Formats: sequence, C-alpha cells, structure tokens
Amino acid sequence: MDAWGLYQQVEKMVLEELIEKFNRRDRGALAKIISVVEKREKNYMEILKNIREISQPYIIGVTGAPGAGKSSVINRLISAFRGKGEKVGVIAFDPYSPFTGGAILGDRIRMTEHTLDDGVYIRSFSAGAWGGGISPVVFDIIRIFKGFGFSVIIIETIGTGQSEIAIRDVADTVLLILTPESGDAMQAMKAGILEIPDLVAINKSEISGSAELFNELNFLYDKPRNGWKVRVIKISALRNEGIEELVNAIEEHKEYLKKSGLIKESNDRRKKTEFFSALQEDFMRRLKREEKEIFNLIKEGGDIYEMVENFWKDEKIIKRIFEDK
Ligand SMILES: Nc1nc2c(ncn2[C@@H]2O[C@H](COP(=O)(O)OP(=O)(O)OP(=O)(O)O)[C@@H](O)[C@H]2O)c(=O)[nH]1
Ligand SMILES: [Mg+2]
Repeated sequence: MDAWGLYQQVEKMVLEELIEKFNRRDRGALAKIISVVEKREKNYMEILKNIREISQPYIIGVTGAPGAGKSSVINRLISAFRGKGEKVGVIAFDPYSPFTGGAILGDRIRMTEHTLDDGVYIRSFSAGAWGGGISPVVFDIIRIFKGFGFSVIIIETIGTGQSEIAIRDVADTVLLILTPESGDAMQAMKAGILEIPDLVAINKSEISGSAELFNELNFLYDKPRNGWKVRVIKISALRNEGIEELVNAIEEHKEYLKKSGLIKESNDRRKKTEFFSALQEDFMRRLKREEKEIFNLIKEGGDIYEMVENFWKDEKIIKRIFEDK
C-alpha cells in the first residue's frame, strides 16, 4: 500500500471511531461532529450519512427581539422539560459575535446551570450560520441531535429580520417572546412577526405595562386560525413565574398538531425547506467552480445582467455546472 492509501485508511478509522463514540453518546464526539459539520470540514457529508436517527424530537422555535429574554426563558424551559424526563438539545444563534466569543458568553452564562447535565446540550452559533435564510447547518444539527437521541430541540433565533419568519419553516411550535418594554410589540407588528407564533409569552411581566400588553394581544389573537387560537401567557424568566403554564401551552399545541394531523404538514414543511437549502448549497458549490469563467466574462466588460443572461446561454458552462461531481 502506498502512503496515500495508508493515509486514507487511517482517516477512515478515525472517522469510524468518531461515529462509534457518538453512538455511545459520547459528548466529546457530539461536539466534534457538530464542529466538523458546521465548518464544512472534509468528510462532513460522510459523517452525516453515517448518523442513525434514533429519536423524532419535537422542535420548538423561540424568537423575539434582542434582549427580550429568549435565552433566559429557554433556560427555564430546559429545567421544565428535564423534569419531565425529556432530553433537550438547544441551538442558539448569536447576534453579535463572530466565531470568537463575545455575546456567546451571554448564552453560556444564562444557561450554565445545565452544562453538567448529560440530558442537555447547548450549542451557540454565530448569526452568520443562519445567514439570510436558513442555513443547511441548522438541519444538519437537527439530524445530529436526532442521532444522539434528544427528544426536544429548542432553537433560539437571532430575533431580527429574516430569522424570525424563517423559524416558521423549521419549528413545530413557534414561541414569540415580547416584553412590556417600550415599543417591542409595535416593532413586531410592523415587521409582520405577529403572524408567525403559535404562542406568545410576555416576559419580564413583573415590570409595569404587562397587563395592557396582555389585553392588546388577546384582542389581536381573538379568533382561532385552523382551529388554533394563539395563546398569550405572562411570564417572568427572572422570577421563574408562568413557566409551567407556558410548558402546558406548548404541550397543548403539540397535541393540537397531532390530533389535527397538522404535525405531518409541519414535518413536510421542514423537509421541503431542508431540501431547498441543501439544493442551494449544492448549486452554489457547482457555481463556484465557474469562478474563472466568470472572471473572464467580467474582463470582457458590459452590463452585469446581460453577462448573467449570456452566462446561462453558454452550453459548455451549463454542461459543466450540471456535471455529476
Ligand atoms: N426584569 C427582567 N429581566 C429579565 C427577564 N428575563 C430576562 N431578563 C434580562 O434581560 C436581559 C436579556 O436576557 P436574555 O435572556 O439574554 O435575552 P435574549 O433575548 O436571549 O437576548 P439576545 O440573545 O442577546 O437577543 C438579561 O439581562 C436578563 O437577565 C425577566 O423576566 N425580567
Ligand atoms: Mg440569547
């Protein structure tokens, strides 16, 4: 065997060992696999293909403006679900920091009480991983969590723009966190966010103004849609109040999805979004192979839109792009 052959064999062994450890619920292997997959390192696809999904977790999306208390509420939800014997995986997107730290620390501090619990795994990502839409990484982490046997997955969005709407395509239950603090609900209304949630929690309800907001929201969500009336619940993550009611409401929504058969629709919607994002990533990979060709076109000069049109008319390029590799 030549050196290259030997190298490949060793690499295969390392990979097999990693997956074997993962299957034994080794948290180090879980962290390693998430990181390889997140960074799209060599063999990430091989790893994903080798993961056996052993659970069918319920997926909860938590959204709301920065600082509304999403992480603090999730921290409370984790405790509540752990009390019911659920295994909880959390995917949190961080608005501020690139890969190096910064606000990630915030999440860590807010959810630290669970770091020693084997039934909980919390992973923060930079907002870049979410991007303009939903990154394929989100679906890959869900797949990895299914392989590790989590029964509940909670996703914290960055709480701005696209992410708040995109969570609808990923989660079974969407929880919007508002606060009585100035303008929060108004902003959400303007951004069209109020259409998104199945449940609304008014967090920080120990401060004044929560009763008014509660009434306004109940007025707004007066009528059921497809048989579900959006539930509004007053909570305080700080004082640990209203959490039981919130968890009961999540469970009621889950029951409603099951009874009405809409849970299948929720699954299909997630699959469709996953398919699209995987397709997009694959397509971008293929397009990137044409960078040189694109530079050549640019050197020739002209209007960008015309260039794009001509690009798609070039049969040689098209053939190359869709070549199977
Ligand atoms: N008064 C009060 N403060 C709270 C409550 N819940 C959270 N906070 C505080 O609000 C701040 C933001 O809380 P986070 O949980 O980090 O909010 P977040 O929505 O996750 O914030 P980002 O992830 O940065 O968008 C922190 O200082 C919390 O301590 C609450 O119920 N009452
Ligand atoms: Mg947070």
